[in-house]
Amino acid sequence: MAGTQRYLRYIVFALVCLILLFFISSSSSVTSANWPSSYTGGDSAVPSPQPPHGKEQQTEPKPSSTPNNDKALPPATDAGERMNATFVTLARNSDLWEIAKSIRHVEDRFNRKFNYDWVFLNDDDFNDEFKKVTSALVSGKTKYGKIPEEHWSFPDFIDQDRAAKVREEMKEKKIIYGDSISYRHMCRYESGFFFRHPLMLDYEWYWRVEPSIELYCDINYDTFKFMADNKKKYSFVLSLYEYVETIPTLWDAVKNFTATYPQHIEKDNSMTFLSEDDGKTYNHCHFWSNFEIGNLNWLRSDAYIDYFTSLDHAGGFFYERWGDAPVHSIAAALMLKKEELHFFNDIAYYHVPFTHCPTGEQYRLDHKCHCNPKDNFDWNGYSCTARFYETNNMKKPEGYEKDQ
Ligand SMILES: Nc1nc2c(ncn2[C@@H]2O[C@H](COP(=O)(O)OP(=O)(O)O)[C@@H](O)[C@H]2O)c(=O)[nH]1
Ligand SMILES: [Mg+2]
Repeated sequence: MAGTQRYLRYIVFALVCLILLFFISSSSSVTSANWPSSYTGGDSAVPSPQPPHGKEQQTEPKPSSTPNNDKALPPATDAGERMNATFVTLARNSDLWEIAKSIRHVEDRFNRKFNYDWVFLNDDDFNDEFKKVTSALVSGKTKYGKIPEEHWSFPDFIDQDRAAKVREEMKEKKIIYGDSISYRHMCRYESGFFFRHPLMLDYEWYWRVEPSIELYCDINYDTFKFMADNKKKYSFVLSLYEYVETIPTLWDAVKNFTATYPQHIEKDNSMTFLSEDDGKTYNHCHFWSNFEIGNLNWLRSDAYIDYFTSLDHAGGFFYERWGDAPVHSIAAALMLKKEELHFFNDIAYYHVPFTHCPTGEQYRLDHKCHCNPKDNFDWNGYSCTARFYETNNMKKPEGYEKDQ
């Protein structure tokens, strides 16, 4: 009997041990039960179980369009310092889609790497559409300014009847923009005021851009920094002869200015670019000012302001049809040192109807140019660029004869 009891005690003890073991093992399995049974997202590196082949396409919603996401690529901006510089465009609201094209060219070939600001000026208010589209296209800040009326109207010293008569005569003679009042305000504004607009006072350097221009080659360096580092004040890409009918008395007004303000004339100037007879007559050569990279402080200097004021009072912006291109060019050639002018041979450019396509095939290939070298205007008889080379004793680029 005692043996049976001991035997039963052993069985009860073994059962208790088994029950205890069961509880211990089931409580330790609580932790492992916390592991996710499937991955539901987040940054964890835990891989998600793969659905059977083909199942994902059935369950995931399809994208509604091509994933052309602007955040997919890192920004290709240059890491270097920036100059105190801006693009500047004078435009009407109706110029929107033509200036949009120009902005794309400038951004794609240059500014996407540098993100410089862009100032838009207008004699009217820019509308919301103009601001919305241009600000989306420019990689830098955009600013929109209205031109004060006193900078876009007839000054009180102008005889309006005389000006109206001239417009009639020029219309008869079919002189381009000959009968336009707004074109005359535009030329006068670009000659004497844009650099004094409050939005422009923040900057030292400008690059002028007009509607419908094209850039044909990559520009892989900061052109503003180049100007500053090389002590340049004014630059161009195309030069040509001005229509004589639009400036019959401009040179007389210039001579009047140089006689009154001899202190403003630079000794080492580029008179030979402007004149074949040491200043007696003007040969009508000028830099085409729809493209300009230049120094705003120079335009704001006493010398330039005296020059502009003197020409303005001569009345030729209204009694003739003086363009801002010869006005800027004559100032740059006479009031700057020769070496302060620069020809940007590497900036391939188009403004109707002329093209500057850099001479030299290897350069064009290296810079992904898409201009036809046959369209290059530089060595054409109507261009003044060869004269610029001669004025500065510069060697013409290899192969230029082929483009003539
Ligand atoms: N706000 C404004 N801009 C003008 C006016 N006329 C011309 N412009 C701008 O002045 C610049 C020169 O005019 P454009 O028509 O290109 O002249 P062109 O290059 O000499 O044939 C361009 O940037 C035009 O957008 C005008 O009446 N108002
Ligand atoms: Mg133009």
